[in-house]
Amino acid sequence: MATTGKPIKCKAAICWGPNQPLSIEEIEVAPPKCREVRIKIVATGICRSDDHVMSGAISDMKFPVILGHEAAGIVESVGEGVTDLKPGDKVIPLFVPQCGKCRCCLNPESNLCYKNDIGKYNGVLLDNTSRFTCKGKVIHHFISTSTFTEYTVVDEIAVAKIHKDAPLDKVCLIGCGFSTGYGSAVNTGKVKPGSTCAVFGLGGVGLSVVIGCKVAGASRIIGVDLNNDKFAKAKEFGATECINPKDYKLPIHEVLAQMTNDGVDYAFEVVGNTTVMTSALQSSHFGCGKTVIVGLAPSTAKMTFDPLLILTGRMLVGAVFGGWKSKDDVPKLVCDYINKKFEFDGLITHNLPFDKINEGFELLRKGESIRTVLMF
Ligand code: PAD
Ligand code: ZN
Ligand code: ZN
Repeated sequence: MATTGKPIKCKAAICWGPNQPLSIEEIEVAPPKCREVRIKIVATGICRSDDHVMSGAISDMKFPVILGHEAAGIVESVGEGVTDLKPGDKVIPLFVPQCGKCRCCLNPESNLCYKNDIGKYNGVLLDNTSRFTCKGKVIHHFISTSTFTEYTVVDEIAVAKIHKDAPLDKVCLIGCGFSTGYGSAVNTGKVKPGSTCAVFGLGGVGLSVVIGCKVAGASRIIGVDLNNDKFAKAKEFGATECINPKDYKLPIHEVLAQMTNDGVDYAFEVVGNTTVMTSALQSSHFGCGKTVIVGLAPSTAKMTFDPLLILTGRMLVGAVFGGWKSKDDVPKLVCDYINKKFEFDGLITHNLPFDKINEGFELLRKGESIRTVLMF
């Protein structure tokens, strides 16, 4: 390609600091170094986790930063030593990398590769530097991905090659929201056929938990949300009932206990609120109920609960990215999508041109969108 080995000037949305809109700027993207890949982003989704950073809920974030972590694109060029990718390949960036060598990568039960940047937020690639500059300033990367830009550079272990027929404007959701929710049900929860599930929070990730519970054969899937507008879509995706805590005087875990003969088999927290996490735990059945934490709470939040809840046999688990081993599993999820094992197009309620990114965040904050996919 004509751009190989040279810096690329392109548009990106910069987050200069918390509590301000993103600003569309011209940036310079350096060529990929050894074992790195430069990608032209084609479509990127807006996830609540990006909004958490913008709202200041993640206290150790480094600014300025290019956010965005749910996307699909095409390889523009590769650095030295990259053998499994070439220009023109369709790819999905991975916000949980897979190095294949660390303790987590070697453990079949774990997916949180040591090379991840979640919770550390160093904001650089593995060689400890950034490939982005804007107005003479270095701009940080975000959780190994940074997709709110026409071009990004990622480490080889943080990008997966996907099927050449994959529609990028849809499978971008496999980069975060869909896979996280779906995997939370099928991998982390290991939902069994005939079981009863409660899903707290029916956004893009929660609805993907609903899809996972349905594929796993759950017989009851109860959606819980404060916004009744989310219920129609939840039922389309497989929720058998939906309830709004505002409609009851009793605490929601007591309502669920009455509905389910003393509690659900699986409860999923997909809001990011520690009070809801405790409610989910209390809603699960003593002796056998399992609660899965999916939501990302503010960095300073603490969850409190009576340990008797656990002593009496409930399980509390959690995972990022639905427990998937990203580099291995993302290509398979894309093939499962192409082969119609599941369907999630309905999660995309809005498409906007990239320049309207702030409008996309407003739709999410107002509860009007599930997923907005930005197109370049
Ligand atoms: P979203 O904002 O689209 O959905 C959240 C939903 O929760 C909305 O429908 C709200 O109305 C609802 N809600 C808010 N408060 C309550 C409440 N008290 N009780 C019941 N429902 C409530 O977000 P999303 O679906 O994009 O993401 C959900 C969470 O998952 C969020 O915390 C995000 O940061 C986290 C996430 N985690 C991972 C991971 O790897 N674990 C990945 C992606 C997103
Ligand atoms: Zn996300
Ligand atoms: Zn690893």
